[in-house]
Amino acid sequence: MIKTPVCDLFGIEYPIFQGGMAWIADARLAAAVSNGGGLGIISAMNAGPDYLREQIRAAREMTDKPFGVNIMLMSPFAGEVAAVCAEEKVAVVTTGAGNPSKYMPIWLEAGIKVVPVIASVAMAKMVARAGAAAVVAEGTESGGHIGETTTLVLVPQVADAVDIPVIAAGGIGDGRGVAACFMLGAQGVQLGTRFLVAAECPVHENYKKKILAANDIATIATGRRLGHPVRSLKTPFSRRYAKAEYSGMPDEELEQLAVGALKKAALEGDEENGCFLAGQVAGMIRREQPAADIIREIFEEAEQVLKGAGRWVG
Ligand code: TUI
Repeated sequence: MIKTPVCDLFGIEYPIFQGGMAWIADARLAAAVSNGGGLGIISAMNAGPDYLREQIRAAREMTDKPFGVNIMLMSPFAGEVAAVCAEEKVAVVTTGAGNPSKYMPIWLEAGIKVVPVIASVAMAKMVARAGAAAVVAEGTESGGHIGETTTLVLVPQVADAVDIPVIAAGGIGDGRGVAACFMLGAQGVQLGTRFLVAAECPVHENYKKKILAANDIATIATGRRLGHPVRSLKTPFSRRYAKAEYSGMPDEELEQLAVGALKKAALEGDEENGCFLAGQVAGMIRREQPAADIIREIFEEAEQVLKGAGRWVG
C-alpha cells in the first residue's frame, strides 16, 4: 500500500488527483474518482456560477468523500466561481492557467485547501508564500494549456524550492509514471488523460475512441504565437490551426478559429472541428475502465515498481 502525507492532508486513500478538464470533468466523474479513493475534481471551466453550484451539490449527492473544484483563471467568470467555492466551502480548489493569488485570501478564510497548478518554480514559490496547501507541478507533456518545462525537469526543481507537498502532473499514465514521480520528489500525482477513458467520464464516445487509438506521437502543441500553448490530438482542427499560426493570419482571426472547439470535441465528438485536448500519455492508454479500477491498477503497479527499484543497486 502506498501512503504519503498527501493522503492525510486531503483525506484520501490514494495520493492521486483527477485533472480539472474543461467541458469534461463534471460531478459524476469527480464523485467516481473520490469514491475510488482519489480526489475527484469538478471543472468550473468557462461556465457561470450557477453551473458550478449545481455541480457541487450534485457531487455531494453522489459521494460523502472529499472532492475539489478547478478554476481556470482565464475564464471570464473566474471571480464569480471563486466566490461560489468559498460560499459552498468546497474541500479543495485547484487553479490553472494563471496566478491565483488574488483569490487565495477568500478561499483560505473559508477553510479551503488551495492547490495551484503551476508550470514554473517562480510561480510555485509565490503560491507557497500565499498559503497554498500543495502545488501541482505540471510538465509540458500534459494535455490542454501547458508550460514549457518537462515533468522530469520541473518536479525536482519545484520539490527543492518549496516546503509544501508537490503533486506531479504531465506524462503520467500508469504505475511506472507514478513511481518515477515519487523518485523525483513528488508526494502525489494528478492524471487527466487516463481519466478521459473512465467509464464514468461523460465525454463523447468519439473522444474516448481517439484516445484509445492514439500513439506516442499523436499530440501537437499549438497556440504558442498567442502566448497560450495548448496540447491536443492531431486532428483536422489542430492541423488547420497549426497551419494558420504560421500563415500571418491576424491574432484576432486566429483566436476566433479556436472558439467553441473544446465544446465541439467533448460534447459532440466533432472529428472535423473539435479540439481534443490530450496529454502525450494518450499513446499508452489501452481501455475504458471504471475510475476506481484505474486508480487501484495504477497504485498496484506503482507499488511493484517501487519494490523493485533497488535491483540495480549493488
Ligand atoms: O490550466 C491548465 N490546463 C488547461 S486550462 C484549459 S482551458 C483553455 N482553453 C483555451 C485556451 C487555454 C486554456 C485547458 N487546459 N493546466 C494548468 C496550467 N497552468 N498549466 C500551465 C499553467 C500556468 C501557466 C501560467 C500556471 C500559471 C501561469 O502563470 C502565468 C502568470 O504569471 O500569470
